[in-house]
Amino acid sequence: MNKKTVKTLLVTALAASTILAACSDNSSSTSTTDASKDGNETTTTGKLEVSLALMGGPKTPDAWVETALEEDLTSHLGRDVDVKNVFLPGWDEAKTKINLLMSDKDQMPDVIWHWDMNKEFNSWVQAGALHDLVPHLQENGKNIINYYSAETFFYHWDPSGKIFRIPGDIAEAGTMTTIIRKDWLEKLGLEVPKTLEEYIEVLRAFTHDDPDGNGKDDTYGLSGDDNYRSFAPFFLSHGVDPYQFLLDENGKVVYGATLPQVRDVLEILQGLYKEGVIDPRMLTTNPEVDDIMAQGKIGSIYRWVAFFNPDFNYHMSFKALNPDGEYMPIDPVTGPDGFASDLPSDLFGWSYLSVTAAAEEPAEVVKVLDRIASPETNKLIKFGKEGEHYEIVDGQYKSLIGPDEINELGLGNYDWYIQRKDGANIINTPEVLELFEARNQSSMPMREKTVFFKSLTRPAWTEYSADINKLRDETYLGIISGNLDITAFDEFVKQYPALGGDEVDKEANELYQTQSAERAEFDKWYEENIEPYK
Ligand SMILES: [Ca+2]
Repeated sequence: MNKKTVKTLLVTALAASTILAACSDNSSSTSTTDASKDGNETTTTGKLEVSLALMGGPKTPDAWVETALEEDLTSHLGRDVDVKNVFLPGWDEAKTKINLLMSDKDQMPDVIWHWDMNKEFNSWVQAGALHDLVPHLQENGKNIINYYSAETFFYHWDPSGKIFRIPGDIAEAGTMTTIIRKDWLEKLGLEVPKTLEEYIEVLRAFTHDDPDGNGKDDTYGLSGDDNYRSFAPFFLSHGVDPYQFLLDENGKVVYGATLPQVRDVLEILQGLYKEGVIDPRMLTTNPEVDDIMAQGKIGSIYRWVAFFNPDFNYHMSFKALNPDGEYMPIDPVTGPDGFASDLPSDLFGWSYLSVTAAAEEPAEVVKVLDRIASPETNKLIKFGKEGEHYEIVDGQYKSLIGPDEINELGLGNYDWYIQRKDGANIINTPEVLELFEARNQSSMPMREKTVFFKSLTRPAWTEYSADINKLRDETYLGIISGNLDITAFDEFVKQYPALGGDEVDKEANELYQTQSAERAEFDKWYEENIEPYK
């Protein structure tokens, strides 16, 4: 056992004992047994106070949205509901605050919102600080279990048959798409590219043939941010993703960054960079991609589907600067072997909700969460009341209030509380919703070979990934920019095992085996324990 592990265990044990001490202190008691003040017969169990840790939105206290939610919950639960907002501080301090809240039962909200805290989450579970949600989801969780897929539940399922957290927010299954300047294609008399070769020819024309017609050499074929996903049409058409662990033809899990197809892609990118087709800002830190898109001097980019909502900020800036310009999404281009895919998002989500030991009526708290998960309540707390705060014109959402009023009303305060990405997210036009679905489908080929790890701990990866990825990035960026020869990639692959890659790969394969076996077990469990309650 190395020093790091010992320290981790100590910290976990300490955290667990603090929580245990907190949990055994039952001096705190919420007023769940208060008699109903108005004598309403339906409120037989008295007022329900429910405290929610909140991270999203404007965090406006005592806002319209709180009252609206309370009224909605009161009428749905048949008893007075008093929502207590526990606003978490900014991103830098939020984790400290969450730990603090969870270490003292007097402070513990009924629902804790958390993200990127797997170690702490494990310690809360071990300490008995969280309720198992399974019986409550069965009884009162129809909206939740119908909205999240079996796949999603799998990632949060404990093999003991318990679930201690549900996602607060999950991106759409396919959130990104290749985007191209439709007006430039037409102007230059080019077809929509279907293959990577055709795509490259289009990018060249967008660079060299003055697509904006101003007589100046001032356009780039491809732009994007400092992230390999910006080169998705190249990597994914070759069936590789340098960020992910992928299944090879033999069912072995390999690190995408080391695969030979990456070499081919880097060679292509090096050539295009030299030709001036690739925007050099892609190789700088944090380029202002949204502004770059708005300025309208680039021909293609791999970017968010949501851009196609006409009231998307940078879409509006683009239209203001380029009244005749038009971006269009295109299907993923096929590579040398005929493979094509968009980028799949993970289905486990990035933030989570757990019901804590402080909740004396966990069944009622899950009822609250489930009501929030309904399309009606989701819409109400995000967009307000139709006719008053927004209207739907020709199927399209239109806000009737400005950003200041939106904040004042507290719209968004309950963001990332089972935030729906389907039709309830009315900000999406019907076309954008369709595009999300199309990208869900077109990201399947990569989804099938990408390994999304279920395990909350990956010690080898934690230990070695920083060094491995540092060399990966130096190598890739060096090659693309022309500072390194393509043989630098071979050097990277050669050094990978000694950098910890051997252990990383071993761990990845073991975890994959374990989770594959677990998945079979889970499917049976889901069939018996969730399916009948939908
Ligand atoms: Ca030009």
